[in-house]
Amino acid sequence: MVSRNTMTKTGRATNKASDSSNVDSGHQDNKDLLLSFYEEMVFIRHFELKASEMYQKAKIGGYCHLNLGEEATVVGLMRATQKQDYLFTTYREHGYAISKGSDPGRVMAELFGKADGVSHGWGGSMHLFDKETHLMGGYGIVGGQIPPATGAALAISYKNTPSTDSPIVVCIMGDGTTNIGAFHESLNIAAVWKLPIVYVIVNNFLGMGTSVDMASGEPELYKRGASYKIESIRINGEDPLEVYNTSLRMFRIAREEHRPLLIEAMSHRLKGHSVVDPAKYRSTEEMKEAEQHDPIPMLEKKLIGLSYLKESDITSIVAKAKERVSSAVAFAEQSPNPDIRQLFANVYSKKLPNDFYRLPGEPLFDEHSFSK
Ligand SMILES: Cc1ncc(C[n+]2csc(CCOP(=O)(O)OP(=O)(O)O)c2C)c(N)n1
Ligand SMILES: [Mg+2]
Repeated sequence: MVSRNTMTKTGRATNKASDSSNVDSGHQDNKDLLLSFYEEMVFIRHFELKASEMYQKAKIGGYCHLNLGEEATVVGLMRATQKQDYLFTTYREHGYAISKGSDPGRVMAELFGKADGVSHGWGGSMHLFDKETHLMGGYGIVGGQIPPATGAALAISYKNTPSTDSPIVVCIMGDGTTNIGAFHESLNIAAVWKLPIVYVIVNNFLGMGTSVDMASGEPELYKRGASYKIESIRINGEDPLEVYNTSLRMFRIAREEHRPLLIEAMSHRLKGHSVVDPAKYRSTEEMKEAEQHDPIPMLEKKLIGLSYLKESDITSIVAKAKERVSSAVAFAEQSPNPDIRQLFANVYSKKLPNDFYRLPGEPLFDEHSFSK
């Protein structure tokens, strides 16, 4: 396996002998596609800004991590999926859920912990789950999504033969996750069993406050695929078209050949690790650099340069995004709280004597018991 690594921070590199992705781009760089990427990225940006605001107003509890700066990666990846594909991801997943097809109102309702949320209010920001769109979570445990995602790919390989419409698994994780044992175990077994899964590392250079360089012996994370003979590529995660074209190609290989692949998408985290993190560990220069890599103004500039977009279009796209976000908030506001009596409904497969009246040590199935 020839390893070529001539890239800058956000450039492109692969761990295979030839990289045909520039030729095999799948879609043309056309106006409609770019504009639709832009609109969706702007929507996700405003959804996340509103989530931050709502968190500070205590409408959202628990932890809350945002996709700010990651919008191009989110949209490029999700647009390349097919409806039947399964998505396993991290706690930084609002944009992925929306882009995979979950209703933004139901996502906001979940953040609010309301009954109409995608996880019926029991999951919150980190645990979005949507059976209809095949979003299998939202995981708060770093690396927790990787073994079940790999297991889902095993199930797919049992049930489907490789074909143009075979489902695949897309498993998203951060750079910090690649030092977890489950990452290595899963990649190994996926290679041995030839599973239809694409692992995606979203490298934002930071795991909370720790830089990739400080945490990883090999900071070019896509190279880890080589240990397991998994075809891997590092791409610019700030260009939605590059993410989309590469994902289409990698997803197609997983679909039609049933084998694992790995994408490392380079992006920048524009704010703290979570909404409450002031990110004091980042210098002003580092913050400025991150801002220069904001994918939305970058795409705006490109679209204006191509005469695909005018200033007045931007104003109306932003206004439309804000209106949709306001509707999502209104939906979340009016949704009821979950019924406390359902607290244990999805915890155990069998009926158990847990109920909302019981305190530790009380007898089972007493007169207050809801489970009787
Ligand atoms: C097993 C485990 N260890 C530690 C944590 C605490 N923790 C939450 S997020 C995080 C950093 C993860 O960084 P990365 O994978 O790069 O994802 P990012 O937040 O940058 O998207 C850590 C250490 C956790 N949630 N789970
Ligand atoms: Mg990270």
